[in-house]
Amino acid sequence: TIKACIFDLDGVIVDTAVYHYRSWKRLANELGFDFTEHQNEQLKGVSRVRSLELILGWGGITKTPEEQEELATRKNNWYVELINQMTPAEILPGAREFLEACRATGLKTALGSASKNSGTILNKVGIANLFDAVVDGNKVSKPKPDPEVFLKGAEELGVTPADCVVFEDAIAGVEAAKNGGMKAVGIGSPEILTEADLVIAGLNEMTLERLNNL
Ligand code: B16
Ligand code: MG
Repeated sequence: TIKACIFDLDGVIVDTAVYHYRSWKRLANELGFDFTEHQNEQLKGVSRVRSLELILGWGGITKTPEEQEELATRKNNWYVELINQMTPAEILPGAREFLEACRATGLKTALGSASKNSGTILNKVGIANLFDAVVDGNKVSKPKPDPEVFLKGAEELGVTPADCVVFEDAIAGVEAAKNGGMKAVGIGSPEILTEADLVIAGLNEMTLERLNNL
């Protein structure tokens, strides 16, 4: 029986990819090369440090570890400026309603995100109070598809992994859920999220009935 729902943040609850894109593009442009939306797609669910490595590779640029740290901080400062302007209107359709429905029926809820900025984002869009646990990039060391982030979420909720359902938009995130012995609902397209137990376009298509049929 399902006892908890664990949600990825970017691509499931909010669309912060657009702010990541603007900030990485600004950095790439300062370094003298361009950064496309197609490339940005490949950074979804990927950590900040790994994203920078990929971008420098695409630009054909080598930087020392110290320089990389400075670049990552520069990008993050721009990104934080953008997310500080987020409002509750930016919650993706159905996300708040589904979170509230879960809690009303007694299910536990957790966030499982790679972002180190998840606290700011949840506060800005006004839904921090809808999560019993928040596990993000500040608490984990192994990136998805390692299940660490979701296993930690289950642990904080006091629920066994087999009783958890994960909502994810990234292939690596769906894999992480399955690697942790959890059910996975993919947000996106069934052709891409082939490992998921169910794929929907967004949380506005999710119901407690569908959850119990997983
Ligand atoms: P930060 P998720 C991920 O969020 C984003 O999809 C990814 O693009 C980003 O690099 C990563 O968080 C780290 O974010 O720079 O804020 O620590 O999908 O795991 O919620
Ligand atoms: Mg995501």
